[in-house]
Amino acid sequence: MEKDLWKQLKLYALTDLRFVQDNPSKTMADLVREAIAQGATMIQLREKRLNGAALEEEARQVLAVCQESGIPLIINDDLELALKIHADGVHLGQKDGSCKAARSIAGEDFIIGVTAPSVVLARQAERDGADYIGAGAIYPTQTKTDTKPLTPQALREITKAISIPAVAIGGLAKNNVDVLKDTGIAGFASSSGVFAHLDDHTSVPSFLKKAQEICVNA
Ligand code: TZP
Ligand code: MG
Repeated sequence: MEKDLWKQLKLYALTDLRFVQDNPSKTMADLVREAIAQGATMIQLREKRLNGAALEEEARQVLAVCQESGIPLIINDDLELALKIHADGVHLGQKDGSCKAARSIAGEDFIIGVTAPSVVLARQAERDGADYIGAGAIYPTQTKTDTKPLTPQALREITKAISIPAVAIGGLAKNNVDVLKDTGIAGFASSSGVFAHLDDHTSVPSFLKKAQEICVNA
């Protein structure tokens, strides 16, 4: 798949099995299919409570759905799994192994994202060959409880310091992202802002519209 990350990152939806538990008649792959139909432009498989064969099975099902629609699938944390199933990329936190090493193993076509909530970390990620960075948390969130707050001003300093695209993350939803206008981000990364709002069929399309209005369209 062609890398076109400024576009592909517009509404980057992170899976979480807790939204399947809220909706037991559906699989994660079903929810991802709906998220894509409603506007998600990239998917990250982020399943902190799965590993081994169960994680691989989930990843393969979600990958099949993404491939039906030409939407990239990024695997959180696990480079080996991403390569094994031929996912489009990996997302690495600061404790998930080296971006430089991942790039040399996976090659140039593979998408590598790095969590980089400061200017220093973002510059380092760009030097190490990252394709994009994620920075947050803009708002506190139950999806990840050990985050530090990142202000829109701090986010703007980060995007000014790098030339690769950045996504904002942390508690984002369609009605609270106006503060991110003019921060220079390429898009929004969101778990609950997408997967907790699939049932009303209007929230996710409005969230994407906000991203198209507020974020950089390069
Ligand atoms: N990193 C910072 S906040 C966060 C991650 C992975 C969780 C985002 O989830 P939500 O539900 O969109 O707040
Ligand atoms: Mg991680």
